[in-house]
Amino acid sequence: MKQDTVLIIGANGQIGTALLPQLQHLYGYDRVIATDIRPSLQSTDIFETLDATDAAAIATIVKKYRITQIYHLAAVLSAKGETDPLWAWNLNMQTLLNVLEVARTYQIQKVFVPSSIAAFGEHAPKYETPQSTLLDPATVYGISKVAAENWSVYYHKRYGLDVRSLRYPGVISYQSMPGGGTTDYAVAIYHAAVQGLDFECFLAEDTLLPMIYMNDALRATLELMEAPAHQISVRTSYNLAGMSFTPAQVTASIQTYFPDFKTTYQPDFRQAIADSWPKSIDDSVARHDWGWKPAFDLPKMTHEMITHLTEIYHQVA
Ligand code: AKB
Repeated sequence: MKQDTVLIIGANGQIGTALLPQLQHLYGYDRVIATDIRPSLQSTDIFETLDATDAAAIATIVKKYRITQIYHLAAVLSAKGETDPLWAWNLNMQTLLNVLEVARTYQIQKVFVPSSIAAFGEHAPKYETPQSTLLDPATVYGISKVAAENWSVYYHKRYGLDVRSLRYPGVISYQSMPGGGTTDYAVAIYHAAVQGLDFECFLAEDTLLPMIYMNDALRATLELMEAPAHQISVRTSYNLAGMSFTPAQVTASIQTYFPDFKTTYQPDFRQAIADSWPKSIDDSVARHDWGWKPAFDLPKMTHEMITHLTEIYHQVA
C-alpha cells in the first residue's frame, strides 16, 4: 500500500464522492482525509468540515494529518457560475490560490487541480479540439479554469510544485448528482428513465458534447497522478476524451432498455454555454504521455447507469 496521506477538498461533490473509496483502497482508509463545506454523509470516513476559501483552515488540516497529496475538487460549475459571475470567480480562484499556496508552503508532493472542456471557447476547433489551441471561454467557470491552468504552470515553474490536471468532459455517474453544470442533463436523464418518468431536456436534441463515464474519469485521474513526473509534458491541463453524444442519442440508447421513454426539449440559457464548447476532444497527448485509453462508450455506459440506478431506486422503494 502507498505511503502518502491524501486530502480531498470537495469530497461530497460528484467526483469526490466516487473518488474517495478509490483513494481509500489505494492508500489505506486512515490515509485519506475527506473534506467539504457541507457535512459528511458517510459517518465512517475520516472527515473534516472545511471552507476552502479559508487558507488557514486548509493549512491546519494539512499539518494535523501530515498531508502529502491534495485533490482540489471544490468549484462552482458552468451554469451556476453564470447566475453570479463574481461570486463564482472569487470562490473558484480563492480556493485554488489557497490550495497552491498551502501546497507550496508545506511541500506537498502532488496536487490535482481539475480543468474542463469549458476552458475552450468560440475560436477553438469544435471537432477533435486539440491540446493546444486558443482558449477564449464564454463562461466565468471557463475563465476560472484557464486562469487555474496558468497558475498551475506558474507554481510548477517557479516553485517546482507538482500540479497535475485534466480537462474533464461532462462526467456521468450514478453515485451522486452533479450540481450546476451544463452537462448535468446527461445524468438526470438516466434518473428519470429508471423512475419511469419522461425527461425535459434543457439542451436541444442535436447538441453534441464530450462526455465521460465516471469509471473512466477516475481511472484517468489516478493514472495521471501515478505517472512518473518525467512523463508529464503538459502542466496546464490534459485534454481527456471518453465519448461524445447528443441528447437524442442518449435518449435512443436508454430506449433500448425502456422503449416508451421520451425526452422533450426546452433549451434555456445553458444552450449558449453548450454551443460554446467543443463537440469532441483530441486526447492524443494524454494517450502518448501516460497511456490514457477510455473503456466506456455510450452503450456500455447506459448499461451500467441503468443497472446501478435500478438497484439504488429499488433499495429506496
Ligand atoms: C459543467 O457542465 O459545467 C461541467 C464541466 C463540463 O466542466 N460538467
